[in-house]
Amino acid sequence: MLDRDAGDLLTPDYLRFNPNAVVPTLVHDGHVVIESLIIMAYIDHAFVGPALSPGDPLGRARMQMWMKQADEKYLPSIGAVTYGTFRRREILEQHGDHLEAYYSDIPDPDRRAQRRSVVEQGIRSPHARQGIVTLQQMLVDIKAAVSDQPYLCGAAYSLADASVTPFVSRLNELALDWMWADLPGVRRWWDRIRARASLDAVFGAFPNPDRIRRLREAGLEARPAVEEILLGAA
Ligand SMILES: N[C@@H](CCC(=O)N[C@@H](CS)C(=O)NCC(=O)O)C(=O)O
Repeated sequence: MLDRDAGDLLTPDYLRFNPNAVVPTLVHDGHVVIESLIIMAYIDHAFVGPALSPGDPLGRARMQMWMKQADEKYLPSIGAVTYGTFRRREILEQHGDHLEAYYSDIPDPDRRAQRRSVVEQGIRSPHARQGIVTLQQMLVDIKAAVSDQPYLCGAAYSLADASVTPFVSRLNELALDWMWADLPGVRRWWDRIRARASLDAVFGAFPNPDRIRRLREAGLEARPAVEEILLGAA
């Protein structure tokens, strides 16, 4: 277990595993695998159990497209929204007296600039605004994908579903689930995902009711601004 707030991602020992100073990092059989999508594919291939990738080339290409979007678009978006609502409160509390030192510890310059923007401007930062618009589009795309099948790539659960689950879950934790109030297909898909034992195994493993309460509070406070952003984008 790593404690980001205690600086565990920045220790030389951890940076040897993951030079980007981010989680997750998988160490399996003495080998290090980083990047969540690469870890997911590795787990699918390295462990016994039901395949988590469609068997046909087109299904696999579609799955990889979801994963690419998750990595390139949805993750930065949910990061900006989480930091622009909830995390900025914690950062200002913990690092308010030495914010410049806090920013300069972030190794990647783009990430550093984005962090400064969301901490200082909150949900109204251009990154968080764009994040909301991108995540709304993700929900619309989920709706279209599940209009005639239970999961994103067909009848079976795949890494495509797994790759977007954290983003829908985070919107839900931020009480932004009203973003899919008019998308009943998304609600049905999300109910299906939530009913899976794997979801509880992951999200239930580290219960933190106080964090859940603070996420919810931050999301509720941001709701009017989020509504305004979505109206402006419509
Ligand atoms: N592309 C990387 C991104 C990982 C990433 O951004 N992780 C975030 C948490 S979701 C993190 O560790 N952030 C460190 C921080 O906020 O200080 C991956 O998919 O593994």
